[in-house]
Amino acid sequence: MGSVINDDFSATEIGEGLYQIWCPGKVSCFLAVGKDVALLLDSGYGLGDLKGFVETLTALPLTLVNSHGHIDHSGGDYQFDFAYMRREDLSLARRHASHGERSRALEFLGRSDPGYADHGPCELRPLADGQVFDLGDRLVETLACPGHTAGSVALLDRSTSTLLSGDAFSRHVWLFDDDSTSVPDLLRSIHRARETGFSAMYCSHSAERFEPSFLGELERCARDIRIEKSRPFAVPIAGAEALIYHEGGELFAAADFVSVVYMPAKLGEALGIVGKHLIYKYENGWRYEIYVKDSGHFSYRIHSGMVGGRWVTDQEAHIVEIATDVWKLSWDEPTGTCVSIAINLSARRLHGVIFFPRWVRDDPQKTVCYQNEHLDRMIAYRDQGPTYPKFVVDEFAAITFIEDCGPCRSDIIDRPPSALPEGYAERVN
Ligand code: FER
Repeated sequence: MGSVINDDFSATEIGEGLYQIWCPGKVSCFLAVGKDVALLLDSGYGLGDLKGFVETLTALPLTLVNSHGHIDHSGGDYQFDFAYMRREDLSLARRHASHGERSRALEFLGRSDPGYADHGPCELRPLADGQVFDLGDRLVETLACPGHTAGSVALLDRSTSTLLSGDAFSRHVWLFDDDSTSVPDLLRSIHRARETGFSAMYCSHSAERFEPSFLGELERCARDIRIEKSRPFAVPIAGAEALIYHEGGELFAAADFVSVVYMPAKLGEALGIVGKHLIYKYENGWRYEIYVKDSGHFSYRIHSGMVGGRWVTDQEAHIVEIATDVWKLSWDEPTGTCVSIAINLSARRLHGVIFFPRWVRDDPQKTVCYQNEHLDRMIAYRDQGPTYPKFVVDEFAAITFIEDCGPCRSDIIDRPPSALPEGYAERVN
């Protein structure tokens, strides 16, 4: 793997035609060179002639993408005609391209580059989740990864299966100011990134090559965050009072440490029900199982009753807390069945109302499947009806089993009821 250096920049080839370019201010950007086009992820602070340096690596036309709007990633955009960025970070990027922010950056970095503070942003074009850049013989895909900022993205270079995470994932994830979102968002982003099946990951502020298993370590750390196990962490730029939680070895010293800097308010979102795995039995004898994956999704399995055998993952739901530790989940199935369940965790009691369309009542077996693999069929049945008169079931249930598995897991409900060990649903705790 080659290395190219001048006064301000150095480049390391981290994969075939894929370079990590170190810029002034201890930040890197990434260059993926295709047959027809080269893609540059980030532009550093914009100190020194990044564009000129990139032109020593490739003569191809350049597409610039910003991993997010912070000045150390988009500050050099002014050297280019336009950049792609998530809409959510546009105003942040404009703020960070201001004279005041640039002057602060110069002072912080001990530099006095003439004219630097006067540059503005370039034209910013909206970047879609899933947007694919075709570089000729190379596809680079956009993955929205909110957390560090609302508009953070990682790019997946399909040809080397390398994930370029910007600041979204690293050993030291910052969710430290008003631009960051929440720990549950970070968990969702980690989950999505893991599902791409990437084989190596690089981030912007380190030269480390991360194995995919690293995101498992980061996920565990983010899931385990507790205020009482965190310590105060002074954030030099923001001047904010943040907390840091870490796992693995000693912070900033051990090779395997992993940490999240956060404001307590960022722990937020329906955390009391998120991660809970419940099994319950309605008074009519129907036994159901549910796992709340995040503040807007859950998975379930139906062990017995009218549609016993049916199972669903990642169903969208409206989830609210209606009294202390009493939760309401409401959703509309692709079958047209509407359900609302109220869960009293401490009393281990639940009340559900299920509004079945007539066709489900007439032939419940049609819905007994792993629904996620038959969505089109379910929607066709729903549209064909008949819908009315609806069959309404309202029942109380006793929650017979409760455990806390943490959010965003796919291994809690991952097979049909028939593939579970004997006695699985009858466990009581
Ligand atoms: C429940 C009641 C009904 C439940 C799911 C359903 C996860 C779904 C019914 C259906 O779509 O057939 O308590 O919990």
